[in-house]
Amino acid sequence: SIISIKKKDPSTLSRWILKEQQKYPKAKGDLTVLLNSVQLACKIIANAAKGAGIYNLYGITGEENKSGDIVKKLDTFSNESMINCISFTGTVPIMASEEAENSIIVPNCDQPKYCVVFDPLDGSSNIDANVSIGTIFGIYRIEDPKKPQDSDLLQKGEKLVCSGYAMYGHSTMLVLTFGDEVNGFTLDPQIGEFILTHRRIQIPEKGSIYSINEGNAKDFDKVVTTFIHRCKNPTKGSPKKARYIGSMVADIHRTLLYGGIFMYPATKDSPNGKLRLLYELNPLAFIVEAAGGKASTGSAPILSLQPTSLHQRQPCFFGSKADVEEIEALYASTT
Ligand code: AHM
Ligand code: MG
Repeated sequence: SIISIKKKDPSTLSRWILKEQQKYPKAKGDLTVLLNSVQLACKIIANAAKGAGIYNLYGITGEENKSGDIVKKLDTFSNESMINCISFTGTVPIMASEEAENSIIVPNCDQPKYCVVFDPLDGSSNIDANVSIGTIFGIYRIEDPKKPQDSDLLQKGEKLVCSGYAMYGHSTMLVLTFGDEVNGFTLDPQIGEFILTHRRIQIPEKGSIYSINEGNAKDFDKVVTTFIHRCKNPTKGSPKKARYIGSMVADIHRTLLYGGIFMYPATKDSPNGKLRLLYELNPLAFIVEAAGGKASTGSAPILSLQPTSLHQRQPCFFGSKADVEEIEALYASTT
C-alpha cells in the first residue's frame, strides 16, 4: 500500500547544501565539505558562547587585535575553531580573519581551490551583556591554485561564491547564500542540526526602522544628518522606529526580516567608518542583495569595491531597496 507522507520537509543544512551542489554535475563536493566544516565551527562557537560563563571563556585577555579592539577569550577560541575546521578540508590554502593581522597560510594544503574571509565573533563588545553575537564568512575561488596569495582574499564582493553568518541569539541561526536566494536555518539543540526554517528570505521593499549609532550624530555628514531628520520627521506617515543592537549580525538579521536601513557612516574622526569591508561588509552585502535589498557606500554598491588591504574599513548603508536608494539620492544631489 502507498504510505502517505506528510508534506513538511525538515531539511537539514547538510542535506540542503548537498542538494544545491548536486545541481552542478561537475562539482566534486569540495564546497559541500567546506561548508560543512564552517557549519561545524559555528556549532562549536555557539556551544562555547552558551557556556562561556561556565567554562570561563569570558574576560579580557588584555591583548588588542589589529583593529585596536580588546580581544576577549571567546574571540580567540572562535578564531581558532574557524581556522582549525577550515584547514582540515584540504582545499583552503589561505584565509583572512579579523583576529589576524596578516593572511593565514595553511601548510600542506593538497588541493587548493577556495579561500575564506571571516570575522569569527562579531559584536564581541556585547558578549558580557548576553546580547546576540555572530560569525560572518565569505568564500571565494582562488585564482591560481598553484600560487595562493593575498590578492585572492582581496577580490570584489561580487566575486563571492557563497557567504553567510551564524547568529548566536535566543536560538542559533545560520543564514546562507550562493548569490541567488537566501535561506535561514535554525539550530535545534536537541539533535544538534540546523533545520531550514526561513526559506527564500526576501527583505521588504521599504522599511519602518532605522538603525545607526546615533551617539556619533555630531560627527555625521550633512546627508546622514538630513536622512535621520527625515526618519524622525516624515512629511507623511509615521516616523521610523529606531533600533540599534550594536552587533552587526543581529542588526542585519533584523533588517533582513523586518526591513529598514542599517547604517555605519563616516564620521569626522573616522572618515572610513568603523566596519571592515572584507569580512564584515562584503559577506553581509552579498546576502542583503540576494534577498532583494541593497548594500551601498552611499554612491556605489559595496560589492563593486576593489579591496586593497585585509582590514580596510568602509562607510555603509544596508537594507530595504527604497530606503537605501533614498540615501543614495541624497548623496547624488549633494555632489
Ligand atoms: P567588532 O568586530 O569589534 O565586534 O566590531 C564590529 C561591531 C559591529 O558588530 C557593530 O555593528 C559595530 O561594531 C558597532 O559599533 P559601535 O559600538 O561604534 O556602534
Ligand atoms: Mg567584527
